[in-house]
Amino acid sequence: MRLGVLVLVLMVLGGGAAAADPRVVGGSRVSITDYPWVVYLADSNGNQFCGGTLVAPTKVLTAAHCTTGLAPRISRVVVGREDKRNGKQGTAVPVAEVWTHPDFVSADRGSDVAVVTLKREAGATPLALADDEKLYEEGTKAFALGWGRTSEQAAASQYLMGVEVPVVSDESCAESYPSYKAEAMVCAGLPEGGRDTCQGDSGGPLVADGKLIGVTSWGEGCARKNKPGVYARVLAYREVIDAQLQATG
Ligand code: 4AZ
Repeated sequence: MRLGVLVLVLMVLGGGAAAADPRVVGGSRVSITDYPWVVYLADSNGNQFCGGTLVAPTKVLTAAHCTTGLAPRISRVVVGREDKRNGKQGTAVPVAEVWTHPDFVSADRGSDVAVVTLKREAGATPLALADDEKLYEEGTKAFALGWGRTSEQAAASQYLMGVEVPVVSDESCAESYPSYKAEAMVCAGLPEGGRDTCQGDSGGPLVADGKLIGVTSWGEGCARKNKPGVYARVLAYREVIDAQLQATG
């Protein structure tokens, strides 16, 4: 009984029942050593504003909404830095070129992919792109990573966070979101919510079986019940992405 009261008090102090650990949303800190291909995009002040994935020695896959519109201009891609405040960790690599999918209009309409070419090799191991539809089957264990908000109202995370989220079926995701397009997107999350990517995680990786299956794109709020995270479906854009990886620069 007394323990129950203590737990209740701690929960109230901790910000209520929904507040799990202050982490992505519902995830935990992870080591960049285990995920060397996770990078972030920094503006001219060095502030992180989106995520990305190193997919070739000088190429980073991110979201088109991170490279266009109201998004800050990319100044550097930061590689190997788990703690955003530790400038001694990893390297901030200058950008040579940005390609944004030509069909991109807004995240909820699809084509939310962009390829950033670095001025020099980042020196980290790239991640392979999705190569199989099987990776998109309902229930596939996927892992999302980023430095974004740890809840809808929270600040972005100082540290790299990761969260495991199962792939949601196209039918179920279409029920959650009328604008869902199975040929352009994939959803991941729990029906009850609690685990998700959030603002600032955009552009970052959704990984399954060691392959990049999604690019963090959009969703209604973060970690809400029946509102899974929506990711750009990497396999659907393989041809245009591969063409960019082959491009010199
Ligand atoms: C965003 O605004 C954002 N819950 C990223 C991911 C999700 C929602 C919004 C998914 O960058």
